[in-house]
Amino acid sequence: MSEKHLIRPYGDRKDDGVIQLSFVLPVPVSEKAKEAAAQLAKKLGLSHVLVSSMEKAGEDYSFFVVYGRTHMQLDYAAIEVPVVAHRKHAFDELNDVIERDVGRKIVVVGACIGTDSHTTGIDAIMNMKGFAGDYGLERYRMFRAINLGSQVEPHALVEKAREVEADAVLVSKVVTQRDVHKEDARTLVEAAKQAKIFDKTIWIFGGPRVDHKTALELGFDAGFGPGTKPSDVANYIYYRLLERQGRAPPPQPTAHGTPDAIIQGAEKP
Ligand code: B12
Repeated sequence: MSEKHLIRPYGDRKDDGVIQLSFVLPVPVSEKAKEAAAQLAKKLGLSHVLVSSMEKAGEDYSFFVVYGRTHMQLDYAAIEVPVVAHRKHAFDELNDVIERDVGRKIVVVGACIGTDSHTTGIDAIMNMKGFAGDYGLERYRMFRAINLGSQVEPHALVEKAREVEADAVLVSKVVTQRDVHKEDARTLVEAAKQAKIFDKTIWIFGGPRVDHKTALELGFDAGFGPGTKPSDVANYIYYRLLERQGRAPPPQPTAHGTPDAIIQGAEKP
């Protein structure tokens, strides 16, 4: 058994247990509202509570920032999260290895599903321009990237994936009140199974509320959350495709050099 690694939050001095909370209460700004915020924090188990900020948040609503101390601690060594850390090729290198190992363009179809019209996330991954200085999939000569945009019904996305024989389907979901993202994801997986393309396609789920663990639970191959770069996704698809074909990842150098980084925290080993 591995040694325990106990951790606690800290604000000022290490291990002081101080955390910051922010929340809204449905009452107008007042001294009474401030006391309500303090009592709520105490009921959450915090001590040394300080309501540091109270602001009007619309008619009859108040927004609070509260500090307090928790006595909780965690054994960091006991936490297990599914991740992959496989090698990551730079842009030119990845095109080269796809050409060498796959021998054709990788076909990818993406969309925001359900009622969601937040296309920025899927565009960041797929569009030519990309995100944070990292080119999107459209820019890779060895990817054919088809971005269907916003509010695509899960069945329509599956139909397009079937029509173009997609290697991977990229699903984006931002608005997730009442776990709608999970419902839509399940509908998509069901539709893909009915269309008999589930097993032969790589299913990737992304969005600000999405993590790899949730995506796996919903039947996807991988989940990507905030901060994902297109190159993370491009590399993931390449490695997963080889794995699906029963081929070991060949990380040999090509004319453009060796794999230069490791994708952290987003995918399955
Ligand atoms: C811009 C925006 C809009 C724009 C969207 C324009 C567009 N074309 O996208 C407009 C004005 C249309 C809009 C509308 C609404 N919005 Co809005 N919007 C935002 C805002 C300000 C920014 C979102 C954004 O663009 N982020 C930037 C991108 C790059 O980040 P990202 O999505 O996280 O993407 C990254 C990763 O998550 C990942 N990723 C994302 N998708 C995918 C997919 C794959 C396959 C992969 C691999 C990775 C991946 O990679 C990306 C790059 O790293 C957020 C608040 C915020 N600051 O986040 C609210 C926000 C998302 N909106 C919200 C809401 C409530 C709405 C509305 C319902 C408001 C209303 N009452 O009408 C409507 C819903 C419209 C609809 N039908 O979907 C809420 C959602 C709350 C929730 N529970 O989820 C937020 C969080 C605001 C808030 N705090 O209340 N919105």
